[in-house]
Amino acid sequence: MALTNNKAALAWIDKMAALTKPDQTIWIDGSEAQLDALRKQAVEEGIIKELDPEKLPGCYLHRTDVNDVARVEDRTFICCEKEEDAGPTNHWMAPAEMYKKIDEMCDGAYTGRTMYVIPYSMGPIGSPFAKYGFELTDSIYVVLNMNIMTRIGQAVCDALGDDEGFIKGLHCQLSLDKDGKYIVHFPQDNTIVSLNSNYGGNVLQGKKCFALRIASNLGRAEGWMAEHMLILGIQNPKGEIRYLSAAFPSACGKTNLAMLIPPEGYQKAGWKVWCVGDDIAWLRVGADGRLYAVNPEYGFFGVAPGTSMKSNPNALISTQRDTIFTNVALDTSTNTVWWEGMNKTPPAHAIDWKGNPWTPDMDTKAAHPNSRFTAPAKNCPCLSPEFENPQGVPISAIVFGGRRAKTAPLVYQSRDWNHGVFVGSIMASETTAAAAGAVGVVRRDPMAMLPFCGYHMADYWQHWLDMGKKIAHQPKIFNVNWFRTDDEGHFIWPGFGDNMRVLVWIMKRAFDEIDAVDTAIGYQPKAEDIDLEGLDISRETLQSLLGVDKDLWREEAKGIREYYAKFGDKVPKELLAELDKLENNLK
Ligand code: GTP
Ligand code: SPV
Ligand code: MN
Repeated sequence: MALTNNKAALAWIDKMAALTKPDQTIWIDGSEAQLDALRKQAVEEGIIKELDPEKLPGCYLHRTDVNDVARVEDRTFICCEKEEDAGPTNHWMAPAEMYKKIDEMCDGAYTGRTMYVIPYSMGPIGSPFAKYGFELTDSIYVVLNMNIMTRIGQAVCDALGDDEGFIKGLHCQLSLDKDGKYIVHFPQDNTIVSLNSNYGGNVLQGKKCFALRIASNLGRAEGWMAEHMLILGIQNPKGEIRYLSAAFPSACGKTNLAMLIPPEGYQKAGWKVWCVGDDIAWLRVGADGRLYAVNPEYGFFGVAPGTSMKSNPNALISTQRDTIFTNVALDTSTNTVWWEGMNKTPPAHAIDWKGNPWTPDMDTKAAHPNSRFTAPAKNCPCLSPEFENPQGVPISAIVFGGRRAKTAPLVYQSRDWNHGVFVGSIMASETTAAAAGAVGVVRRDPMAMLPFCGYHMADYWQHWLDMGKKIAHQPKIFNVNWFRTDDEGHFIWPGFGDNMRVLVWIMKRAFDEIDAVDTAIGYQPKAEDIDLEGLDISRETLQSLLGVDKDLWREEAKGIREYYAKFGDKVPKELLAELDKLENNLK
């Protein structure tokens, strides 16, 4: 039975049912009874495998099709009316043409199948930040994941009422054809369509499709921001909590930083980090002129490999109950899961992510490099008490960062908001397994939004500049790089919990509590101002991590100019002025 009387929603769902022709329609009400029945059915159908109920209660393993393991950026489309509004960084197709294609592909797509209707909310239901949507899907895996990643069910329909401003989403698994994947966005219609995939980032539409690509359009129109950012609170020994948000590209450390455990000395002194979000932030200017952030998600869709009790205990603990693991290895002797980097003792016998027998002597990976866990945020031991705050948390610092073996120093601060927007716009990072395609290639990834900005990138930069004018108390803007390597390719900075040392400097700067060195690229710490106590790193090494190689940066500036040229005369003049300034400083 329908969970809403919303006429526009019912009309659209009827239309989609007429197209896809399901055998039956089931509305997801969010009740445990219904979800439990679906879990049972999914186990019976072999879609998920129940893991050891004592060691991993409520946990399941799922393996995707081997050709369906990451986001597919070259199959992702922004179908706004005019091609020029999608910009040079997005794939575009005329809406009429794309709708025609979708109509053809989806005709009878649910024949012999069930259409699940998932009402979901991004943001705490009823919050001024919240936006509602419906995802139609023929995948129980999607239903179960959406239940973890978003707030779903009757309460969403009640909050939506008759409002027509909901986001419409259609997902059809079809044959999972590797070349037939379409991840399509129609910003003018608030509509998302995902075809031929069943992988997280392509089909859990609340995440990248809605909360970034569609929401970036909504934010532009309504005067707020949708960003690929973690949100965390740093509690100092006085008990004050100060918040920052940070944008790093996919698989570049957001989940890890968001759940950071400070080094022992810091813990003893009373420092603590609270996680508000690990992937997406929606930001609005508050009545007091500060910038407030809400995490629109309800769970974590985190990278499994590398997650250990050493690197990120809070994430690992979050996955110990009510979690869905995707494409990790199955430890057959214990009916639990394993992935590379979980510990040093791989299971003697496992089933790898492809479903084949695996032993540690093999030279293949047991878990896919982009294998993931879907874990409820509530499981996280350091989840911020502000997680459900409908007003969000006030942001004092914004941090950009990427994966750069050279060039980018450990940390620097922008001189002001516009310079900070420039710093975000020139971000570059080595590609990772989070998206299909080559790994380790440096590419520009402005604000970590290259795959997620739902309109012209240069207009998006302009929106950042415009937002700056609306924020009376602007957060300070920084850039970090945990990934500088030595000549042997090893990371020099220890990273993870020790990133706290850099965050503490950032927060002191955000509150004007410490001096800095003015360099060609911005403000940097005096080497003595990054605490190294308890670390096996010399001041000289730190000095080199902070170093700005002018030759490399002159090359960088050249690359930035070439990159900006792609956007023609749309590049805001403020950013061109910042580039001139940088080139001048490097002379
Ligand atoms: P998405 O979920 O794809 O958006 O990724 P993310 O940005 O949340 O990245 P995540 O925290 O999952 O980290 C991805 C990879 O980076 C893992 O393999 C981590 O081990 C590694 N990593 C995270 N933080 C650090 C760090 O401080 N130093 C180093 N060297 N590696 C790190
Ligand atoms: C990312 O790739 O940035 C992710 C995972 O957070 S996905 O949901 O696939 O987008
Ligand atoms: Mn992400």
